[in-house]
Amino acid sequence: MSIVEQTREGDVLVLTIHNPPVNAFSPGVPEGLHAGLDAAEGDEGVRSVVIIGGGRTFIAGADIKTFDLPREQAPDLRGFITRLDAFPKPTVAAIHGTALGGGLEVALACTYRVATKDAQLGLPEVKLGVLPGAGGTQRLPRVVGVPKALEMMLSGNPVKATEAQQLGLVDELVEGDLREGAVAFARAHADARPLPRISERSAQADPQVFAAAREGIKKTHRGQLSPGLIVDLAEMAVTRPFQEGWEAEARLFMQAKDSPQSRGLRHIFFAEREAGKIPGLTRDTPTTEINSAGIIGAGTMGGGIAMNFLNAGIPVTIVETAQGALDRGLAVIRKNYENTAKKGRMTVEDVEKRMALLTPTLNMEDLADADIIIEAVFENMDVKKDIFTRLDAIAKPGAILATNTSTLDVNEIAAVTGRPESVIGLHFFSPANVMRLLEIVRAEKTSDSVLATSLALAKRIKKVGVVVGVCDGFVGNRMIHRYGDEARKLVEEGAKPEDADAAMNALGLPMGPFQMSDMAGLDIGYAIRQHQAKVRGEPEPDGWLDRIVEMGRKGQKTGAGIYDYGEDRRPKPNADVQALIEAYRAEKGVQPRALNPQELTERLVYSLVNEGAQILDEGIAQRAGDIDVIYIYGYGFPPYRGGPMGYADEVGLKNVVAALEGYGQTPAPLLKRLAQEGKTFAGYDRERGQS
Ligand code: 3H9
Repeated sequence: MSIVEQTREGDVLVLTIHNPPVNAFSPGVPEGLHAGLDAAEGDEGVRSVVIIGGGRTFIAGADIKTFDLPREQAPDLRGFITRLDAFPKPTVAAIHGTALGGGLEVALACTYRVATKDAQLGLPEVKLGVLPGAGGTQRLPRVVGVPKALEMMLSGNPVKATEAQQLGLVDELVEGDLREGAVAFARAHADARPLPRISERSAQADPQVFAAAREGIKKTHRGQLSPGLIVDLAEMAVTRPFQEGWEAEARLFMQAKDSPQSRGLRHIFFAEREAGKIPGLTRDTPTTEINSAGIIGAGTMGGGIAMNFLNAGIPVTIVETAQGALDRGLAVIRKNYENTAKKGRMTVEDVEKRMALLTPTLNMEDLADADIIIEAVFENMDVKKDIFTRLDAIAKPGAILATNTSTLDVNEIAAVTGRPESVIGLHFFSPANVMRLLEIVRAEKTSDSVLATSLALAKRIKKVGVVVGVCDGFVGNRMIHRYGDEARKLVEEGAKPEDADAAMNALGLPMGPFQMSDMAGLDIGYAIRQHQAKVRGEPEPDGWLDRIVEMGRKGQKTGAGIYDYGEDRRPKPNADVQALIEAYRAEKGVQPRALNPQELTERLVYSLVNEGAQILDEGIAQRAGDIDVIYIYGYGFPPYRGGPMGYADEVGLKNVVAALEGYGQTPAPLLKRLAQEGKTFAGYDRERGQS
């Protein structure tokens, strides 16, 4: 079948795009559409044209895979849109699924738009670090008004067809068969003259709107290039003739597309989709239905995990050892929901509906029917082994037995059961009802079916699941431990904690290493360091940060950690802490030196990169892209930096190695090898067929 199929329905020519899975505007699509317009133009019997998507959707946008092609080889979306806009006969976009980016831009250049009720329309380019580059910035404000257009283009979020109709973006909602409805609409409007063209309309707006948008993006899109360009272009839609805005848009689109930020965001777009693919697992790998969940532990973690299931409509039985703890856990869940309802993001009925799906119990035997059971008690191997021994006796055959451990050996936990194939790690990140990352820890004997079911479950509860192997800290925490070590070293050598944090804030991380430690609780890191020293047979740790914890400063929760916290919860440096650090350096004979922001940034980020390379080499992570996804969704690494590994690629691995060596550190063998060969992590993923 041709990529664009032409069918005559009487006097209407229907052009159907067949470019699965999402009808992106790939090579071949513009040629097919031009051929369709040629046919329509040359045939007097054709009085109007319908453009429709075959399969599950209208056009989902420009083909992102072609962004790096030389301009001559990239599909010419703008050229097609210019022709479509000027076409002498009425054209109708028939939209189902999603009309996104270049897809919506094609629709906006048609004379009319009709859609199914559940279709979605949007300009999500900002999420890829670019801007609508085929007329969207000039046409959308002319249709829906500047404030709504700015909202759509800056958030990147689509609107539903019903709202689009109210906005004038869709002319008619089609009940029943879309194609039939669109053909009827096209026929009914075949004689409309002059043809209503959006490019001929004008847009007005109070100049204040643009000033407010520029202020707003300082908060919502700090440090990013494309949002500012979008506002500039929306302003041109009001102040300049269409043609001028259209030409400026082309220039600014190229500028945004060629920026490291857009490369970073596109890398993440594909990395996120790759993360769900596991070699060896096929579409036929059997999965089981998860219709009920059991959770052991109603603490912060257990409660947060339970909320994910309740939100997805999956009933949860939650187990505690004492009534008080159970009541407290339930009260926290209820309060979380009530707070959401107070903010208007949920109705009171929704709160009750979710709470009704939750069964509290003190009896572990009540988990006998659960399809999945997740243990979320504190990090102690003996306690976990005891729980899994009991679960082995209680759980029905085929139930998934999961541990939420963040550091312990899942193989060792699985080994106490008679069904290690059913055991897996599901590592949620705190607060578990908010953070999107789920590390899926594949133990030695975890079955493919349990792994595939866990991946499908992650999607269902709206998490980004990334499969990792067993090691201390898995991927995320193992790397963050190295980063924490480096951060403490920087301070030991002479940096102020606030300087290290500021360096990471400047890179776009909402929290630097010390702000993050204070939020997580300093006692947690303290306990981990104690535990690791014990395991390694090293003396008890006695760093400056350990001493701060020993002063009783445990972080935000005690109002005092590395920083002081007042009512506003903003970190303020503390003189006692500074004095303690100075005394510590003196005791160790360290002559403090000034560390510049470049050194702070490089040493912190490259500590992640170096450990990441080691993790990749060991096969604990399958792909460098997986590590990036983990850092974005679990640790707040800014997506527009491409994650730590993507960032290293952008800097150049040779430069990363030179910097590490310059700081007296040893680059991981894989990092060194790739640098010597002039390669990138992304290339390494591709070479191994992992991307
Ligand atoms: C643009 O239009 C620029 C213009 O303004 C100007 C140009 C001059 N290209 O997400 P899924 C692939 S910028 C290439 O798993 P879902 C995707 O990688 C573009 N490939 O499915 C995956 O491949 P695989 C503006 C694309 O149902 C497969 O399709 N548009 C594209 O969960 C399925 O995707 C966007 O930003 C693409 N545009 O969600 C839309 N889109 O199977 C981006 C998808 O090999 N796309 N693929 O892993 C989306 O938001 C979602 O994919 C969508 C479907 C909602 C469409």
